[in-house]
Amino acid sequence: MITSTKTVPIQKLVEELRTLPESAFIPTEPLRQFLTQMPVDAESLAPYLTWDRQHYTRNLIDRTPLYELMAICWEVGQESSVHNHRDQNCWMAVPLGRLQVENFHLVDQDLAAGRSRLEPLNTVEMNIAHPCAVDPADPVHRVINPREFNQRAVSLHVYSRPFDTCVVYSPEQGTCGEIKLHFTTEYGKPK
Ligand code: CSS
Ligand code: FE2
Repeated sequence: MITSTKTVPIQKLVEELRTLPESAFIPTEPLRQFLTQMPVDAESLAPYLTWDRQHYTRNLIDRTPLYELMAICWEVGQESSVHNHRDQNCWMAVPLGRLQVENFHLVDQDLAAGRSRLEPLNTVEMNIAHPCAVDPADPVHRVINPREFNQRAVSLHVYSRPFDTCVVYSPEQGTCGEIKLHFTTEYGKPK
């Protein structure tokens, strides 16, 4: 039997997230399940979708002291750097297209010296039926919209708590460094 879950507009997800207590953002599995039950209708995201041939775009939808919610738009072939999430939990749902998450194990890092060692762990696919959570034990990853998928993708990211810097890694060169994260749009308006 094919089961389908009805999609909800993004406003419904925001309403639900806003009711959650701090404790709902600590273990990752319950909120991942919740996102599986509540796939977001891509059309309702129209005000938050912007596209840039050079880089994926980050579009803030909602922010409270507990979490931030953004839509990230991935052109065909775009990918993030390998990065961490500053010890904050992260959930990703994919209302449009498909994406890969490549996870790494951080063997060691010396941020002051800009040195790190990473080992590849696994690669998982995300799509409308399969949201995922970043593993707090191995939080270093990159997100890829592979050229061969041949379609744009949109991911929704819930970060708890919000963060605006992260550490990026080069697995090949064994280097790392801190970067600042910027929004392309906030609440549907260009920054
Ligand atoms: N963490 C990246 C997106 S890939 S999960 C960012 O916030 O830009
Ligand atoms: Fe990330």
